[in-house]
Amino acid sequence: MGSFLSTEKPYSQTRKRNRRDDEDNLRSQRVKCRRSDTGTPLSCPVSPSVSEEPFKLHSAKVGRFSLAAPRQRTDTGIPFVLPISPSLYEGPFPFAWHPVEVGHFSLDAQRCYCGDDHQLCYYAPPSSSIPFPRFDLLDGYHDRYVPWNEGLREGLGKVLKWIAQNNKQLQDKEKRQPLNVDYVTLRGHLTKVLTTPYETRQGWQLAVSLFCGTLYLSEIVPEAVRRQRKQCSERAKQQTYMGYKFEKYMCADTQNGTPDPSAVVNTHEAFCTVIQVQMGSHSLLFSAEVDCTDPQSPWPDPPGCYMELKTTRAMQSCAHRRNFYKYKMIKWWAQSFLSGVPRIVVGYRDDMDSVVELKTIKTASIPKTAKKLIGEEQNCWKAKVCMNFFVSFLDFVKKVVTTDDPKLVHLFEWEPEGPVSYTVHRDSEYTFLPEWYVKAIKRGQSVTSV
Ligand code: 0WD
Ligand code: CA
Repeated sequence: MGSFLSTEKPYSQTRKRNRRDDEDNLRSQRVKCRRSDTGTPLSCPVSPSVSEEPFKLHSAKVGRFSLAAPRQRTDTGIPFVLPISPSLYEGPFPFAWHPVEVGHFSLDAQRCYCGDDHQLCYYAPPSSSIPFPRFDLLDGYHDRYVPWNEGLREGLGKVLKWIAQNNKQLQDKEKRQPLNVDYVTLRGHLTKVLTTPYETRQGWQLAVSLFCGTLYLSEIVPEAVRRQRKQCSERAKQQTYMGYKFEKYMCADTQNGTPDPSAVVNTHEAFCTVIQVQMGSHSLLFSAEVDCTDPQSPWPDPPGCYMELKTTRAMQSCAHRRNFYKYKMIKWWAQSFLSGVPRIVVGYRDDMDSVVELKTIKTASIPKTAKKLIGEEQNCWKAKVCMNFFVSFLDFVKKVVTTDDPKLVHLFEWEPEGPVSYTVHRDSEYTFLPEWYVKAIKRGQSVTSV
């Protein structure tokens, strides 16, 4: 049997964070997290795609964790941490990924939920005879902009509303479960998990609860990160605005309409698709914000007809292009790949923040281009590594979270350089499934006025 890693992190972190519930938390953790004979939490890789001898490959990356006795699992087989080192996830691409749209909804200017597609925008690019569109991306920044309300704590709220209103179509009659999916979450959360093996800057925390046989994953944004977002530089604020403004130049409100760049940019408005996907033994349901649909798309059915719009600085050099593929493209790929959006339209902007070039990139081609451009570099990202890690993470969560209770939260945490670990919290500030939802699902009725 191979060696394994150990860490005290799950326990000590909870003590720091959550003094009020200290006693309860420690009690519940002890119930969940069995220790080895030496009193050290155990760890192991959980996917068959992961090397059987992970420690040799992983040890250099996690120097702050100590060695422990040569066992890989607890008596119950529950793992404690999941390593992230890319070299552990080199196996072949694990399963086909065929996202299917099962529904959609819109969010209006007040961020109110509507079960329709009135916020869907239509792709309406400028004529190809205009090679340099010169869209001024800062137009309206001071006078026609409703920025995101950082006080909003939306969590899974909107996708839960969609589920509550459509739960009849999701019932699993065979298993007698209210929902026929293993995981419910937002696409943005999955993007973070998928890119974790190559992320070097920003960690994440995902709260997970098992309720009526389905695992719900909801990101916790620490207060410090919220404060940082509020205090971000004027330039960062402008960049966020420019992304939304680009949509106003490229999209119309109606199928045969023309774009209206004089319209107010309101970040609360959105059209969201609800995607279901089966991957090996895991089924997932998640919502994803969609920028627009292309009425001329060669794939007329959603999500094939959807397009993602992005802006970035025009490339200055080969080094610039390589960095772009290394750090930014992995995120663009992950986001569109997960929701089955086949094309990304990029608006390249100059130093005056005007779009000077438009390019359409096929999502499926991004990993190959990355390999061509940066394949020789150390730690060039690979789609198969991202996916193998992703499957291992889903396996890990399923193995760890086995108590069906909407008030019990397993908080999975990851910081760059370390493995994914978790803590356990009962009836704490981390509980995230709203009572109205729990009641609605238990009643097993569609809710029309939530
Ligand atoms: O600041 C905002 N505008 C935020 C919006 C902050 C946090 C959340 N949201 C909303 C989004 O509008 C969306 O409805 O949450 C929902 C998340 O949807 P998703 O599909 O799961 O999210 P993701 O794939 O991460 O992002 C989709 C879009 C982004 O498009 P780009 O092209 O930038 O990837 O949602 C917006 C953004 O337009 N968005 C954010 N914008 C700024 N700051 C953020 C953020 N932290 N998160 C999502
Ligand atoms: Ca976008």
